Amino acid sequence: MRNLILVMTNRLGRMLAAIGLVISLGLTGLPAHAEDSPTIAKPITSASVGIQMFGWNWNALADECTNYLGPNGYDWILTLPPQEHKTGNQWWVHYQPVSYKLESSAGTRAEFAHMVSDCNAAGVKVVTDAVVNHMAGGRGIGFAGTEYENADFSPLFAANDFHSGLAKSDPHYCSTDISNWNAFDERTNCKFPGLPDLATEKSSVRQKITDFLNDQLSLGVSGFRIDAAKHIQPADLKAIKSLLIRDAYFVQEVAGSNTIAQEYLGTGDVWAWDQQQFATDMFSSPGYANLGKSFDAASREYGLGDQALTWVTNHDTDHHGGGVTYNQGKLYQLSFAWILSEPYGKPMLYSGYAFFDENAEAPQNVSGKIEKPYCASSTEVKFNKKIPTESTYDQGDFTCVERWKPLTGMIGWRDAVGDGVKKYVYAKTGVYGFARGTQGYVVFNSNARSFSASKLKTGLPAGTYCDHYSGGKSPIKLAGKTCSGLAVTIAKDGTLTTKLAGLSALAISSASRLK
Ligand code: LM2
Ligand code: CA
Repeated sequence: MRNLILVMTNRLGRMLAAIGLVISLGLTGLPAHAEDSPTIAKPITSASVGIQMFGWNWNALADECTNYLGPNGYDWILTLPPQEHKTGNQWWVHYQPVSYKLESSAGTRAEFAHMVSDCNAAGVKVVTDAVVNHMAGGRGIGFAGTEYENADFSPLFAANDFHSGLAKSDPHYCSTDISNWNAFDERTNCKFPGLPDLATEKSSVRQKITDFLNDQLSLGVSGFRIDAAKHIQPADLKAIKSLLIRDAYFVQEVAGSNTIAQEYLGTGDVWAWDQQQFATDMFSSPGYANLGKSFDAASREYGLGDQALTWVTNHDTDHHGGGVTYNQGKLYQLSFAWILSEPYGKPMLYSGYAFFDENAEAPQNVSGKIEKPYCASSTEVKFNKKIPTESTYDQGDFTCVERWKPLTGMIGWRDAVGDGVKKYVYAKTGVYGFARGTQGYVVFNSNARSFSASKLKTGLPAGTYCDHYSGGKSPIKLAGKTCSGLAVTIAKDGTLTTKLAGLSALAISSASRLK
């Protein structure tokens, strides 16, 4: 139902937006008002669930939005950087722009536009990765044929559009790589190692970046992940944002530090770095989920308010290490379920591909285009049957996390508990559970062995409830009479007594109560 409504409001919104665009362009030459945009009609909030779709080409992503992401309740996706990039078979070539043409190994401009429109129609907003701090290093020919050499990207940027090409007397001049990653001037003016750093204080540079983002907004994109935001001055981002044709969602990459991230709250959301550390501590190996008991107090200290994105892994930690990954099988699945259960933050999941070489791009064809993903398993994590904390993906298999039943179940649970306040926290030897208001209860067993829950206080009215984690998106069938997952009973005193398998979770809600 929720999806149907979303799709309908989306369609209506798109029609209104199209009319608005025609009218306003016709009269003033200016773009439509923000209110007319279908893509931002329902903003990204803590009620939204996002997922980074790393390594997906545009055509395949369009289909995934229609067939899985929309129907499974995902509200937004983060895509690969869409612009022309340096060529190569490493994934990180996408982080070295050569021009702002929307032509890349993920697809053509037309394919990109088609993907955005299909995703919007499925109720899934598109947030793209915006690499605007720097351009490609060295010299070469980009994916769409643009030649570049030593910070000359004409006609887009010339050498004096970079901090290394400014007069030596200019306060922003810097021609060396960053070595002190936290000092404001150095981290914003000097080079992300090897990459020419754009002079984002120049109005002409800001305008070109804005044109690039506006181009995507005009195709229906809802927002941007600002790559390397920590290396751009907040004032520059503010100026760029103010030039956009409509309000756009910004989530800024301020790696490693919640303190520096606070400098960026004026221009949008940021990733909660210390929260990811919690996910890593709780789910890297069996037996530590109970550490979650100090998460509430810790997250209050982050100073990010409701502008925090919560996460387990991204393309950097997935490839370079520093987080729970697909290699950890059932623990990986539990870690995503955990961020979906917490009231703190706007969760972003991660869906990528398996690799043996950490630099490896998703499988490409002979002309360097990313191939259609092969989903190793259509609905489930491919964990090692004997060692469930390991996985068995082959190199180049996609994990297709967006299709995993327990996670679509958890999205349903998150919707059902709404803003229910956390209470009745239970935390003991690898087990962590809590209620959300009187709307729901969740418990994680991160131990390899089963857990015998005895009289856990849930706050739920007595009755039989169906588990969202094992039951998936719509656990209740036959007018509330049957359950496609585990059914549990809440006693008259509101307590739960049940046996929970190792490395699993149980999530019940007022919406999953059997009649
Ligand atoms: C980011 N966030 O702030 C991205 O999340 C991260 O993936 C990007 O690094 C980084 N900022 C710059 O956009 C990736 C990758 C790096 C890679 C860069 C540039 O993690 O390893 O660096 O993209 O492609 C590569 C080489 C590195 C070399 C550099 C320049 O790995 O050894 O440094 O290119 O040639 C000399
Ligand atoms: Ca910079």
